Amino acid sequence: MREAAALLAQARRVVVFTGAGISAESGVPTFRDALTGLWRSFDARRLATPDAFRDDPALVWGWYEWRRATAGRARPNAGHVAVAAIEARVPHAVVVTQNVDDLHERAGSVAPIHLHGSLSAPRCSACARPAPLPAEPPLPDATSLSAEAPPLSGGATLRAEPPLPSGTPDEHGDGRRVAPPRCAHCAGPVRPGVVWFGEALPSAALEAAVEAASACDLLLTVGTSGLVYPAAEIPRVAARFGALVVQVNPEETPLDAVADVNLRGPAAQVLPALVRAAWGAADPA
Ligand code: BV8
Ligand code: ZN
Repeated sequence: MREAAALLAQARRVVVFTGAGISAESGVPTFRDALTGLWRSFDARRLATPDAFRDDPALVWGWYEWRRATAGRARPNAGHVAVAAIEARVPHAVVVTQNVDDLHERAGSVAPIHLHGSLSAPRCSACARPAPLPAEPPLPDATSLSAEAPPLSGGATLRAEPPLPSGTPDEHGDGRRVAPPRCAHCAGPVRPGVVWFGEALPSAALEAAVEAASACDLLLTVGTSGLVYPAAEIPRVAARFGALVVQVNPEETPLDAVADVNLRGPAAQVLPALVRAAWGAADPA
């Protein structure tokens, strides 16, 4: 910790590269966590594909609406807050995330680079025009009223928690199939604004991330298994251009070999401690 804190305290240009692990302590399941409810028999990497959406759009759209509700109900944790504090302290800091939730932004991070898109930027799967986020809880389509889902009476029975912030889908519990909205221009099915496996990353985001990694003097990689490409290249680009790499992860990953310092532990504990060790008491926690 002391070594990493010294590196952070003297860094001028920092990249913070994050994965699902930084949102785990906010209650957002990681990609490794087995899927639950309606999707329990599916592999996330198979669901997050254009083929899955083509074959069963309501299953995939329902999954993303469930994830959007889960992220909507989640709160940024001390790890997200510490990242924003690092940005505020270091002259040049860039957050590059693989996450599609908006917890970095809600913690105060300025324009994090989303390599894999976002849950709140749906677009038409045919003409690619941006589409509005569904405001009202979508009515379950006919198929979801199968044996799986209990008969609904005006939806009242399902609501346990207090009303959600407007625009957050009313998806919880086991989730359900939800027919994707139709595009206002071409009536094509609207899809989530995320990058699916087999799809190219947004070129501007990838270029900006590679640019930041090649120019930084310290890269912090937090809560990622480093298995999905080309994102997993980012810490290696930084190392290749001479930056030092610090990894925060409770478990070993292929990035252990790239990292100069490995901090084993959960992000919401390790990152505030790192900020405290680097700059003393004025940490955000
Ligand atoms: C493409 C959005 C081509 C959707 C996502 C090279 C080698 C091998 C394979 C490939 C290759 N190049 C391309 C491929 C194929 C593929 C790929 O990488 N496959 C892997 C599985 C082998 N890549 C692609 O398909 C990419 N596209 O290549 O297109 C192309 C090019 C040009 C033109 C046309 C086509 C697109 C990949 C992006 C897919 N979309 N997300 C959605 O979210 O639904 S990826 C998604 O999975 C996430 O965004 C993230 O990137 C990844 C999950 O990884 P992590 O975030 O690291 O999470 P994970 O659950 O795995 O691990 C959590 C970690 O946190 C663990 O290490 C754990 O220990 C730790 N942790 C847990 N708790 C905590 C913690 N850490 C800290 N604190 C805690 N509390
Ligand atoms: Zn359209």
